[in-house]
Order: sequence, then structure tokens, then C-alpha cells
Amino acid sequence: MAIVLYHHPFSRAANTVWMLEEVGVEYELKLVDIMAGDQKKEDVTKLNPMGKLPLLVDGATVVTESAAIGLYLAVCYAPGRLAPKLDDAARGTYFRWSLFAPSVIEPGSMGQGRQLGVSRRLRRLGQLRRHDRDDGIGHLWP
Ligand SMILES: N[C@@H](CCC(=O)N[C@@H](CS)C(=O)NCC(=O)O)C(=O)O
Repeated sequence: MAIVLYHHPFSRAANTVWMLEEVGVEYELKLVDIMAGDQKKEDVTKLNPMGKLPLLVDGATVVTESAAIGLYLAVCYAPGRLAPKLDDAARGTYFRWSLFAPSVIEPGSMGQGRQLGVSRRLRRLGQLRRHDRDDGIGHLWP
């Protein structure tokens, strides 16, 4: 059975698609329209009570959190290629840098962004884009 990725192109699930391609496994995408709030519907929340993407289902295994999904795919499907083998001393460095962005950079930049009012500015920019776009996908912008 193919891996299923609950996905929206303007979300962190895009990184997971990249990872799936790197790993080279079969997968199918299940589009969840986060602009319409579909990530809070039961088919998603019964698998991820936080109602967020990405969400990966591999048979009986459910994985959420984009970094965890990347590590899961590398360790399970590309050991020795995209993840060091179990006896490789490089595993410490591998896990450190794999988790550096979500555990250090992201919380720091979110805090800075809040102080600077970035999300308010981005929302305003989104409004401008929504009205200016004529390519038919303007409604997908936040
Ligand atoms: N730390 C989580 C963040 C998940 C997250 O916030 N996902 C966003 C899309 S990038 C989402 O689902 N937002 C919709 C919502 O929060 O309702 C991860 O890295 O997977």
C-alpha cells in the first residue's frame, strides 16, 4: 500500500513531497484545503488531533511534524543513503542538524516576527495579492 501524504502545496507538506521524491518511494497525495479550514475536519483530526499538515500515513504508522516525517522517511526507506546507519558515529551530527531548524531557528524567528508585526504585514500583503492576482489561484493566498 502506498504512503499517503495529506498535503497542501502552500504548506510544510511541500517539503515532505521533496523528501518523498528523494527517498524514491511510491506515494499518493491527499489534498487538504487549509485555506478552507479542512485540516480541522474529522478525517484529518482523527489522525492528527492538532489539525495540521503535513500528515503522513504509512500503513499502520501515522507521522506528523515535518521534521519527524523527514527523519522517518530517511531512516526507514533510505538508511545509509539519506540517514546514517545505526552504527555510524555521524548519527549525532545528523540528528542535530535535522532538528536545528524546527527546534532553534523556527521558534526564534517566530518570536522575532511577532515582535516586528510580520504576520500582520504578511496578512495585508496577502489581501493585496488576492485582489491583484488574475491567475485563478488568488483565493488560495492567506
Ligand atoms: N511544527 C509543525 C507545524 C505544522 C503547521 O503549522 N502546519 C501548517 C501548514 S505549514 C498548518 O497546518 N496550518 C493550519 C492550521 O494551523 O490550522 C510541522 O513542522 O509540521
